[in-house]
Amino acid sequence: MSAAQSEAHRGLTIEAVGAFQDQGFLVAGKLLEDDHVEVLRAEYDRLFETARESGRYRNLSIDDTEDKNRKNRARTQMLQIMQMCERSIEFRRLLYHEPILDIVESLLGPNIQLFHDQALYKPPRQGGPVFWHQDNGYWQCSPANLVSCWLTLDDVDVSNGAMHLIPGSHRHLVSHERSAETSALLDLGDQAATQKATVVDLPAGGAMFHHCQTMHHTPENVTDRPRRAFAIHYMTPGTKSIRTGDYLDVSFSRPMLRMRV
Ligand SMILES: O=C(O)CCC(=O)C(=O)O
Repeated sequence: MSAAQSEAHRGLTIEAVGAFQDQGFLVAGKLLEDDHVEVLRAEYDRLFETARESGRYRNLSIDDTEDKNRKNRARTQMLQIMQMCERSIEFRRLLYHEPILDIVESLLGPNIQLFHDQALYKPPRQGGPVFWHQDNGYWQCSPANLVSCWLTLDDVDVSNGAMHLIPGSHRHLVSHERSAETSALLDLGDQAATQKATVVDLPAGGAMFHHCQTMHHTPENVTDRPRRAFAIHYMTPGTKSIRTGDYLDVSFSRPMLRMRV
């Protein structure tokens, strides 16, 4: 690496990369300035309002296989908009945030492609949980080296839906069977596993990075505060879908975010 390149690269220390490889996640702390967070919050709220009118969002608290009547009686809301970057310039721009990409480059290498992004909103008082899972249990990508950046637009702690992760769990993918009790694809429901979890508090504008096989979950939001989060999932070009055997090609939905070749 030339002097200019190493100066331009402000990623993680070797120790921090080692900690990520060992634990399967890394807490980066505050990465977005308050005025940037304000802009993103306004855009986030606008997009959810529009999505409610058009129905272009999902409530993950409801199993897709449930019938329409049960859907209408959902008690909690774990709201998801996929691909905010296709609806908003501000969120598209966030994909190219240099300090975030510097960290991703430390973890994934210099060629970084978007897998997808998603907004994950737990409204005050009725924000539903996301049960224990490993992302690649759903995604089925190969190689299984994807990295996620989970960003918070509000102060987040255990009472409004903080991220819980099990250190070291990224080394093995477990079976993602549907749980009869919760309808979640994976619900460890296992107090021992929950006790081993690390709970990550973050300020608004904070970020946490995790490997695609790290077991994680978020609890309900029982506070009067919103919990607005945004996840960006990164892969290396040449990643394949195991289900179809096809490469996940570069496109408007899956742009290259950084290239150094
Ligand atoms: O935001 C949440 O509550 C869950 C996020 C999550 O599971 C993920 O980013 O993989």
